[in-house]
Amino acid sequence: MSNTQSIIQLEEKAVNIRESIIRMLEHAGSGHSAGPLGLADIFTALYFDVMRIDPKNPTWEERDILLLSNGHCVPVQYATMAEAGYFPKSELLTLRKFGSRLQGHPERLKLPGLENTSGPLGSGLSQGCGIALGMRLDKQKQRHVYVVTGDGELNEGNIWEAAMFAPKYNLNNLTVIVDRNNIQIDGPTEVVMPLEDLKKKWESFGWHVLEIDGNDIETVIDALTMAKAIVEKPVCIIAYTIPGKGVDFMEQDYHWHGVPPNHEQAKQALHELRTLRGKIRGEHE
Ligand SMILES: Cc1ncc(C[n+]2csc(CCOP(=O)(O)OP(=O)(O)O)c2C)c(N)n1
Ligand SMILES: [Mg+2]
Repeated sequence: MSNTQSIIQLEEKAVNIRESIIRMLEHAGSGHSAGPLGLADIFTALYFDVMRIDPKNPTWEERDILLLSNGHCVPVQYATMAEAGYFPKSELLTLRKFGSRLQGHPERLKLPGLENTSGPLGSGLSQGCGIALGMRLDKQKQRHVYVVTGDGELNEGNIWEAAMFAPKYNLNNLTVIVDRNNIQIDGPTEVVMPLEDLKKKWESFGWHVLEIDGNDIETVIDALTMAKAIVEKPVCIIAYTIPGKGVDFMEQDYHWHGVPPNHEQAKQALHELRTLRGKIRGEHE
């Protein structure tokens, strides 16, 4: 298979994941739309190319670890896990239902394959530091830890405690991916609490920083591959993404942070995504 062909297949998977996100959120009648849609390309790259995992054996001892620190974005993780075969896609429609394994924020003990419980923002990077240090002490050289955080989430002070910790122990088996979508719950990040100069901030804490287009799957794969190869420092990937990516009326609008589409909006969104799939196929015929 040529590289171009495999990238097309991954792009189609990202469309499937976006469709699942829309369907599950509409069915649940609550939940977060913008962040999950924006993260679909990063999750596709992680689960279908970069991470060493086995969906049929979620507790495989040599697996890589992914921690979703911005737990409200978990619809993208559920949709990707179902796409990868961790559980049947039909279960996606149980999102947020009483007793479901797919709660509105991830619960590790409920669903095999989830590596952390989150929702309260700010904890994932500290958890990732602990796991990465543990792997080093256990001499598990192949394994890698990935932590996904929101950009608004960086307002949490304990992120920066972990940001000091990782370079001190040179945790080069740890990569943090910041979803730089410029929105958070109440508005643009730079209005609510300015983060810039974000690259310089991470660098000054001792990290190697890569800035990428987080909606370009090939670029994401290249950056994650490079991050693993860099051994001098832990790596922070600032991934610029479009909140609501793939659904025109949701893109770049913070009001979609925590709102699901209603029936009409879901229909429109699914129509747009079908068109997008056609374009992806057509461009490479
Ligand atoms: C400790 C804590 N404080 C506040 C919240 C409420 N909250 C949920 S999401 C969110 C915004 C986070 O922004 P970002 O990480 O950029 O998410 P995005 O809007 O991009 O999905 C906030 C403040 C929370 N979940 N946890
Ligand atoms: Mg954000």
